[in-house]
Amino acid sequence: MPDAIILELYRKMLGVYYIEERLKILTRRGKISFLASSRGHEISHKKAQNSQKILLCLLCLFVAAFSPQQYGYRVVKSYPHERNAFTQGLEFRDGFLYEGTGLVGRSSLRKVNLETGQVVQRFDVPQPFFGEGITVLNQRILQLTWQSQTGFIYDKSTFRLMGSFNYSGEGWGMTNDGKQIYMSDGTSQLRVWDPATLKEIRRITVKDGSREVTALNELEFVRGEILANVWQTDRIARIAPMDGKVLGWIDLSGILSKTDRPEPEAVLNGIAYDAAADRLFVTGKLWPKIFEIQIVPKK
Ligand SMILES: [Ca+2]
Repeated sequence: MPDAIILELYRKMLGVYYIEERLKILTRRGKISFLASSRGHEISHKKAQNSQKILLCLLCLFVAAFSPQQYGYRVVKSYPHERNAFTQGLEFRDGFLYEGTGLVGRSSLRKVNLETGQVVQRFDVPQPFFGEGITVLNQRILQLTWQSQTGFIYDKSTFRLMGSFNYSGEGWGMTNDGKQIYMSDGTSQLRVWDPATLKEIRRITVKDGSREVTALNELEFVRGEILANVWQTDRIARIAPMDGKVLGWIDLSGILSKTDRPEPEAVLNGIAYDAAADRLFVTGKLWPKIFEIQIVPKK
């Protein structure tokens, strides 16, 4: 082989070697660069994950801050309650309970001795009316009926029927704050009435966040809030009267033993407040007991 050719081959070999070495270096640099890039990506990824966790925590705190507070209860004392009373309205005035009961043929207005459960005064609502919520305002007692679109007005002392009034839709619960009457109709709406005319002034839509709370039943005005038990549940909503916002939920699960609750219709339905002594009472349809309770924030 001529020397020239040998020399050329030698140069090429050197070139290949040179190129191979350069490629190795470049590859190594590439790997380093790639590794550095990956490392950076990992670090960025971890940072993003941490940021997401922080955002999630902040979101949870935000949601918790604006979610209704949850409450349980403590039974202070229990009192007897007439077991056949299909309670639809309950208030406490001047040392006595005032109770409206339902069902056609069994509807009534009652004045009840809290301690003994004895009915001391009674008016039987004639058929075909199905009695619903009541409220005591000044010297009058108002009573709704379920689907007759008729309400009754009684003299508080004598239970004499003084008159009647009309409204649209169904009548469920009633309460008042001394200036306005609040009435429920089974939906998420509370109607606000002028006590002088018994005409509607405005309506409140009750919402827990953005969700409407339906089946609002018996009502009670307590320290600037409307309490409403939700039909067929053991829950009471604490409602802001101005805008209908649910401020809290009171969970009364387990307050009445299963043996004392004979049928599915025997649901929580009765809230009364003794403003003078700051006592809160609850009962239900056909419940044998009325409970004085304290509400306790859940942890
Ligand atoms: Ca009530």
